[in-house]
Amino acid sequence: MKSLLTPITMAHTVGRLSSLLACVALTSVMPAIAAPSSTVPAETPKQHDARMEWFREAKFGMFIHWGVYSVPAGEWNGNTDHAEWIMETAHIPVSRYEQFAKEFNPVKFDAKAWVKTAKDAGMKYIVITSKHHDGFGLWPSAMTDWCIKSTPFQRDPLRELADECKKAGIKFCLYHSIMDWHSSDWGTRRKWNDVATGTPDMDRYTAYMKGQLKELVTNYHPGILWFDGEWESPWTHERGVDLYAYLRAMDPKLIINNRVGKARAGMEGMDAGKERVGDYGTPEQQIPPRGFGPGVDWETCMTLNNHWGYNSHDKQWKSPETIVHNLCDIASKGGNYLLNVGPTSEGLIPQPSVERLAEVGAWMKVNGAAIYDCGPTPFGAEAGTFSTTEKDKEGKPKFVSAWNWRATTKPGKIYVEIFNWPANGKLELAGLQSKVKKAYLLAEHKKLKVEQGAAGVSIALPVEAPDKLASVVCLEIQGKLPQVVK
Ligand code: H79
Repeated sequence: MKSLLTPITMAHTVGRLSSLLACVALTSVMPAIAAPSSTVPAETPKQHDARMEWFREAKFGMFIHWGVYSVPAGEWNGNTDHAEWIMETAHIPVSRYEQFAKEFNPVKFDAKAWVKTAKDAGMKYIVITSKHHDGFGLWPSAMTDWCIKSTPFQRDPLRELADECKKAGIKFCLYHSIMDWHSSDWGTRRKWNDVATGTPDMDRYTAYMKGQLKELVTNYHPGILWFDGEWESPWTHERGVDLYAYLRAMDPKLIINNRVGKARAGMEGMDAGKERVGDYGTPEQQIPPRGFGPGVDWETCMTLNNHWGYNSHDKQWKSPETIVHNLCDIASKGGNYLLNVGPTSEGLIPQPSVERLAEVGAWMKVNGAAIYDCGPTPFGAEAGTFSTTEKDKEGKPKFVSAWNWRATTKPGKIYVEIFNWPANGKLELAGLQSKVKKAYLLAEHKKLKVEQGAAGVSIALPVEAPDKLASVVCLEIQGKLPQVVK
């Protein structure tokens, strides 16, 4: 085990020149959280970049939280604010919770339709819950009956989804909870677990989880294993390192998030301290104020309403505009956006989700070049500023977001995603010294008039924004990408 603990830092891994430059300018404002580092097996920076390549290009993925908790649909004893945590939040005895499996018969489930919804939204990967904290497996596992085998639904949703993803060119990935409220062996047993027997045994639990993960990796070939539920004390750094090594040895191409280990700093999701393991950071329900520089991969996961699992009462849907702005914001900081849907127990993605994703997809069709495979902004101040007087709840300078525009980059190109159409009819990029060869709106491909001076670049815009969600101006520039220090 000891040899597995030698960390191989990847801080020197330079993905893109633009990110290197961005990092230089941002050092002073970077939060005190660092890169998740790859630990084992040994990998050169080049090999690491090759393994992460599809993830860095993809930018936008679909999270799917689906399990037997979709049967109560968020409601228990009159309380309507539950979801995938319902066993815990409503203290439902496990023997009662198990009955939900008998009612889980999603006959309307159509893997092809789900994959189409993701693909039409412009999403490049799907991460679905093989097992959430309730321990229920969405595939027929040979290691337990607490899985799809115990439902009337005698099909394998993971098989069907993996197959449809392959046909559609979408990466199929799995979320797998480390914490398990159903197992007798998970180290912190709940009082309401009335089916557990004996004394919890984490070695036995880990062997069980590894066995299930072996089934998943060998049968469904996920691109990512997205762990969660790592924070309780029975899970340790050593177990995390061992699990990471076990899985990467099984499939050298696997990408594994940082929640396999113990270094995650709360919901900010990036790693703090030395005990890092995993390939990327996982901010949850939030977008970091700035990116983290080269070699630090991350992905913000977020709900479309206020719950992950299906909640029939939750009507607080994000607007297509908010989703597009979040996607641009995240891409401009070098991250990915993993946006969640919570299908019903009938097997349907809620219609409000489908409608919003379709609108985002229409935007992506026109403007996707400004998102896919893009590097972070060369500017850096457009996302907002850190207040010099106000502090956040942790005592750090408060970040005040600005939502006028964002920028992303590709070799020879700067994309500016405009949220608030300038009243003076000009896109003004102060400090940009690169020679602009031409500028055009992705929506129109008509050349825009560019003025360049010592102060920067000014581009004449049409009176009306061509896209109500966000209009993208592409600047083709001469030479290397600049770093505009503000
Ligand atoms: O699967 C979805 C949720 O069910 C799950 N993660 C997403 C992707 C989730 N689990 N917990 N939470 C969401 C909120 C829990 C937060 C806390 Fe903690 C756990 C607070 C204290 C322990 C995480 C770990 C934040 C601080 C330490």
